Amino acid sequence: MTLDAMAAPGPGTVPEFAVLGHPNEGKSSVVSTLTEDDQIRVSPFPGETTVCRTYTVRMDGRDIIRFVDTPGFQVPRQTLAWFQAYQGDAGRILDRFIETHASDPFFADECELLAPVARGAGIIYVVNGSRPVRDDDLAEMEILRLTGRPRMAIINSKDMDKDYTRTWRQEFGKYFNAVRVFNSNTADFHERIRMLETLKSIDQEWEPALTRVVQAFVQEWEKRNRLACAYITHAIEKSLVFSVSKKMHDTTDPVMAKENLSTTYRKNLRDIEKSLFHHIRSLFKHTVYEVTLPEYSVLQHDLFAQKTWDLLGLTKSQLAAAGAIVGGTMGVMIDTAAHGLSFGLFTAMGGILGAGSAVMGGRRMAEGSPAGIRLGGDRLQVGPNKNIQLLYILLDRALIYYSHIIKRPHGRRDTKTVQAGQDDTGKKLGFSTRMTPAQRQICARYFKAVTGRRLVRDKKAALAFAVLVQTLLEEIADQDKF
Ligand SMILES: Nc1nc2c(ncn2[C@@H]2O[C@H](COP(=O)(O)OP(=O)(O)OP(=O)(O)O)[C@@H](O)[C@H]2O)c(=O)[nH]1
Ligand SMILES: [Mg+2]
Repeated sequence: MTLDAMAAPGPGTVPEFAVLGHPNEGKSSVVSTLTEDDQIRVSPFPGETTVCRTYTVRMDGRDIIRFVDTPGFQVPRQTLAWFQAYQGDAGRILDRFIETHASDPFFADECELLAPVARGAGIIYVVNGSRPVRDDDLAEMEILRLTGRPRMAIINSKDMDKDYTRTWRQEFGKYFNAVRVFNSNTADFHERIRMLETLKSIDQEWEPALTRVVQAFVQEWEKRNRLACAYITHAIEKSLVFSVSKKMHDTTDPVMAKENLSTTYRKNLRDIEKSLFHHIRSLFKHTVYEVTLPEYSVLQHDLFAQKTWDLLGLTKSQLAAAGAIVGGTMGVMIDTAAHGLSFGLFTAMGGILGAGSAVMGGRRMAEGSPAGIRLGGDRLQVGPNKNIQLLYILLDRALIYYSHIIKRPHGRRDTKTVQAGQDDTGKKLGFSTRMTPAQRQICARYFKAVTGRRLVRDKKAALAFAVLVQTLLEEIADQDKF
């Protein structure tokens, strides 16, 4: 029996790969991105990883695949010399190397990093494709070839401006069963799948196990997207129906009361969004590092900032069409953004600014006052928001956040931001403005169903909206598909 056949994972076993390479080439970053574990230590200084650590990908309570992070090769040429001089059973070369040097500090790192391979792990060899191939690399590759283990090389380019990918590929041909460019700092879900697909080809014996791994990854991804969709629709609905009211007494200062209510209203909507973002982040396993949004992200602006309402949501004419669908009886506000008001919300809430005098002079004014602020007897109420633009703004922000999250690999540690570019063009930047008229219609019907006065909710409208959100999520995730 060959060494490879002996260790090929059967139906019940979990495939294991040791991630090997020179110090500081990005091994830990690759493991971090592949396992979606942002707690793995990554450092700009070589020698960060000193002992092997196994990271298991678990899905639905099952272990799916394991990756072992290892220290970098320290003395590849001396190690290769021993391997080349070895005369014994080829299948036991690793065991013999480790037995021979177990107590020799000179070979301590090599013993440590080769141990998982001796145990039966496959090999993923990581190089930095932005530097040329050196003699030490050739020694490392030859060691790995002599282990006889299934092995794949990946090119993780740390600097996009320098590209030695071609030379690396030429060298790899002699030593590895498969090669793939995999950038730990940019790879998204599809890249991970492609990488696992390539891994299949390193050995026929490993193919069935890795096919199961790919299936598990795809199913998990679908599940997360279904949940993201549920979180988003739930949060939007909660925000759209939200209202806050206060009993008015003769001593109540109506201006202050109005101000306080609108502050509370805004805070609650911000909190709903914050909690939504937190859920999305957890779903995609971003735990330790607060995901820093790029500087150009419109999400840097507050939900109620004028900028947000200028840059997201529908255009005036799109909104007019949406308003027509919802119908005049609803008293829907068509927000045309600026209009001399400093905040989108105030526009959104209809009379809240202009209603000052009405509030003060006619506190007993009954139902039918401007939408968003109603005086029912002695109550002052803000919300539910009657401006349909709020739906598109909330949806845009959720989709932008989702898009940032799913595109941020876990192995990336820098928080470098990109300078703002297109914010000032006045163009809408969100997803909703690019929706088809039919999709915008679904949103409008949903808005009507959620905020309308009918006692029986239009369930079809809610379902159609959820399906639309799901479609949009898929489109965003698939932007760079295969
Ligand atoms: N820009 C960029 N930087 C990367 C990439 N991969 C790794 N780095 C950076 O390179 C440095 C080394 O990355 P590690 O993942 O710690 O490398 P390692 O091979 O595990 O290093 P040792 O544990 O010291 O052997 C870190 O500063 C990473 O952020 C990449 O694809 N792009
Ligand atoms: Mg490391």
